[in-house]
Amino acid sequence: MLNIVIFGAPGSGKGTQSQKLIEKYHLTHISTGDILRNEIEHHTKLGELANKYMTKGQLVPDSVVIDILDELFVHNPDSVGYIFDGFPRTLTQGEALDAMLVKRNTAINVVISLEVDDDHLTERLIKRGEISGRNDDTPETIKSRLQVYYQQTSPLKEYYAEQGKLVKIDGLGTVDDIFSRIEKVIDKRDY
Ligand code: B4P
Repeated sequence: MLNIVIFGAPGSGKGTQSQKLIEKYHLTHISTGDILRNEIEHHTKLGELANKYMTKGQLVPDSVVIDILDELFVHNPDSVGYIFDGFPRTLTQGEALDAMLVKRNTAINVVISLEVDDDHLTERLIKRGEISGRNDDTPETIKSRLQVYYQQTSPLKEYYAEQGKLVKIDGLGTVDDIFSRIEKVIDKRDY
């Protein structure tokens, strides 16, 4: 089984690179951001709750996201592997993910951290906001999402580095250039 965490700040290219990873490695894509946006679109109770946090650029509570993930595992028992995109985002989520994988006799193989500076991140997200109208891609919200990333999410880098799983990838360049950097990391290891 090949289990990849695609890690990075908002706008670092996680969703973009995940699409290419799915095509090449036929993995099950788990994007908590996509799941939450889908709930919001369908006006579910969960969507209503998530929207309150997402429009402010805050993280949705750990317990909510961890429950979503647990259910997804139950519904995809035959997967050849997973790409975790936007999950975990806190140490609590990281520990919960490890525990869920242990229960299934598997583990995270590699954590690809897309490294992009704040100026490029902001520029990309503002552009995306103009095109998609995503209501968390406004200058004010982007600022708080970046703060949340540095405070709550980036400590996970150390967590995975201690496990020997963290690989930093330069996240600047064309989408294809970045993907070929990622491919090299995945293909050279015997997972
Ligand atoms: P996500 O959906 O994960 O949003 P994101 O981090 O902003 O997106 P991503 O990083 O995937 O964007 P991409 O680079 O693909 O989360 C949204 C919100 O949901 C969170 O803020 C939080 O509130 C909530 N949430 C989600 N998961 C959660 C969790 N686990 N716990 C708690 N809350 C959670 O794209 C960015 C833009 O850059 C695109 O327009 C793209 O076209 C462009 N781009 C990509 N690569 C590029 C390149 N190489 N060059 C130029 N532009 C590029």
